[in-house]
Amino acid sequence: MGETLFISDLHLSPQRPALIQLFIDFLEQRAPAATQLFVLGDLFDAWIGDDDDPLPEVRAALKRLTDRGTRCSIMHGNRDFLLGRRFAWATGCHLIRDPCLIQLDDEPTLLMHGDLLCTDDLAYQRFRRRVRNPIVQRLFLWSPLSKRRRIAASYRQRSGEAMAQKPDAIMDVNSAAVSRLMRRAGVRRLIHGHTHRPQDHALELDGLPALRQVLCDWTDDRGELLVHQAGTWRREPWTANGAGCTR
Ligand code: OKV
Ligand code: MN
Repeated sequence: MGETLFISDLHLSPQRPALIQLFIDFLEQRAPAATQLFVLGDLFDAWIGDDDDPLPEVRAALKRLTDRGTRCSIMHGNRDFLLGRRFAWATGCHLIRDPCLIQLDDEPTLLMHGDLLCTDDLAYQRFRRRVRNPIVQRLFLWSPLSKRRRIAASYRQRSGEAMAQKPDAIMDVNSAAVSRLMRRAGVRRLIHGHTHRPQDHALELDGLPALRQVLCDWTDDRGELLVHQAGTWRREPWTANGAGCTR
């Protein structure tokens, strides 16, 4: 097996053309060299239904990547959790569950977006339960796009106000939740994004070493990949000017 790439938290939106270009360059120039690509949530900054199709150029670039033979798996994040079957069909990507257990060189590895681990943020977990309720989602998706746009805008406005009031520690993962999930899944390696605090966290699980690898969020001129190849792991930058990349 060749390279496996992990990215998350691109937060693509029509308001960020430079970031969109950075990501499309990545899909065209870097990702095709990999066997598989995992996007661990928040590829898009908002998603209100596959019928909206806000970034057709990204959809087309993902399709070109999967047509060229790179397997692409996308996990829902806390923002793009409404990505659905139509999007998956149009891009050739696979939607994967959160959490998702994969096997890399016989090492079981747990993949998550990360928001499920932020159990101290009670207001967010309440919001999550509401909008992840299948009946609530069905009702939302049944309403006209214009109404969904209005609802989403008011959610975003209220969220911005609430975020400004939250202490920093609440926004990070709860370490008891991390241990519980890793133990339940039987893994020594967890990869997630969401917190925007990229780092390798060593921890001890039942007396044995374990690792929690947090992915980087992308900015207009810089992204980062976590790369697995033949039993080795490394972080690799992806930048707009080509530094650190073969371009
Ligand atoms: C996504 C977040 C906005 C956080 C609404 C049902 C309901 C889905 C929705 C509306 C909002 C996604 C779909 C968006 C994430 C925000 C603000 C905060 C913290 C309903 C199903 F309940 F209204 F019927 N939404 N959008 N936030 O704009 O993409 O994650 S969103
Ligand atoms: Mn997130």
